[in-house]
Amino acid sequence: MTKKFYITTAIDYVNAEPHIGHAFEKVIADALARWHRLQGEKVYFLTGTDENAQKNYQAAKEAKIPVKQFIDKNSKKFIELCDRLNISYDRFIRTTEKEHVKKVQEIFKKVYDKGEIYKGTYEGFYCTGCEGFKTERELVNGKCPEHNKKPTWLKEEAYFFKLSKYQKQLTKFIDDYIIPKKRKKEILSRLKNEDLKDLSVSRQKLEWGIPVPIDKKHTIYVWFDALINYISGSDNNWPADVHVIGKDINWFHSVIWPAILISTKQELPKTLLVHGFLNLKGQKISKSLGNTTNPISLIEKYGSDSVRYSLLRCSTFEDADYSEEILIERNNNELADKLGNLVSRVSALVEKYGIEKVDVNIHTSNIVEDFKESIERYELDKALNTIFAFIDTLNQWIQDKKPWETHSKKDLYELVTGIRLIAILLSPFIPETSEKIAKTFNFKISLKELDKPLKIGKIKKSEILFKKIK
Ligand code: ME8
Repeated sequence: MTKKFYITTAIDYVNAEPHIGHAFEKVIADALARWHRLQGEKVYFLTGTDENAQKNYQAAKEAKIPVKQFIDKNSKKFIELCDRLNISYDRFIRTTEKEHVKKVQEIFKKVYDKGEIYKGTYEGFYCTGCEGFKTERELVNGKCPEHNKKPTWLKEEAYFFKLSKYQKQLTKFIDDYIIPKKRKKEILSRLKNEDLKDLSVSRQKLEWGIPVPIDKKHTIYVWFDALINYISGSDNNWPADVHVIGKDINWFHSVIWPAILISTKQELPKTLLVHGFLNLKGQKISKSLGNTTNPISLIEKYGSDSVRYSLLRCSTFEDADYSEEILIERNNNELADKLGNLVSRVSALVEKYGIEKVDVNIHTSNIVEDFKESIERYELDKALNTIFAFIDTLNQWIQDKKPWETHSKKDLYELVTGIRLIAILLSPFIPETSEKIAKTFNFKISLKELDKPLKIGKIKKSEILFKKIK
């Protein structure tokens, strides 16, 4: 039976247009999805938009646009981002879809019927930026440190989920769930040092959101709703193999989500991949700083593979700096000067002199193993390092062998074999470019190709893969 691989991204709030952090997360998940497809697995890749949040509602009000219209418009931008970035998603879920709403109400009711949702009073803070309840201790000078805003004080009747009941089970489960270790430790230490409180899972007097099925005066708390997208959008692929998310929403995915699943006796997801944050020129990306960098305009200017590559070269797990300058630098120094140059030189030489079959020993080191190991640890930046070190080796090899003087068809055969390996392994990262290289040298993007001899046929000099940006 074909192995299945179900991967998800977080679903994005539509209070604003997509920013570069959203693009980063999508390309991480996409590279993994494509890698698993390359290995012949049956991949199901879910992404989408989180539409029932108060922050979306408030943003629509501020923009003086009817809420539904505002949300439709912004959700379309996220779909456009995915399409322009070549994100190979199988399903784009919007949480205002009927099927999702039905599923959320069904799960809410199930937990309620089991006696694990009960009515009480919530008294405390709520930060609409986080869409989260806050304790006094979490605030800095009375403000949410994440959003630098004073949270709202609430005192209202609310439904509570018996989250406290699951402290032990969660601690056990998490041990094998969160990657990287640093993010696991953060959650484990909180679970060790704090008593879990029951979670308010409803809000009162909201005009936007999913009604509580047993009490229409209440609206379901948006995180209870949003997390369920992973099931309502799963097309029977549940459980997820990997949830890809950013570090700010680790708690929701490590504590609240598994607790809902345990309570409703559903299988648990296997891996939570918590990536780092991108900062723009050392600053946090934020609307108020006006530095959100529109990824769609970067793609328009530089093409999707340059954007994908420049993002995936950022550390997967540590916070990383990003900017248009960094994109340009990586495009010029790595994609154009290293990869582009290699392909252009070798294809020009092969056009002139041809290739002749030979026992290949150009990749003597463990490139494929190193690459696979990095991907299995989800260190995508390290996997790229391995490939680019090999590109350096090949560029040096040409310098040493001087095929323009020797006209050695056998050396050129070796070089094309090396390029084939590079193109195939890079295909999850820069799929358009890999396809172009494969077309130039007559091979297919498939791992099986790696064991086959090259086809000897006419090869023409490749088009320029990456223009240098001034
Ligand atoms: O949190 N760098 O939505 P969101 C890297 N709707 N990643 C970033 C980032 C940055 N600067 N800023 C945000 C939500 N992200 C919820 C998710 S899932 C059931 C509900 C990441 O639009 C962030 O960590 O605020 C999250 O994983 C994703 O982008 C969407 O963020």
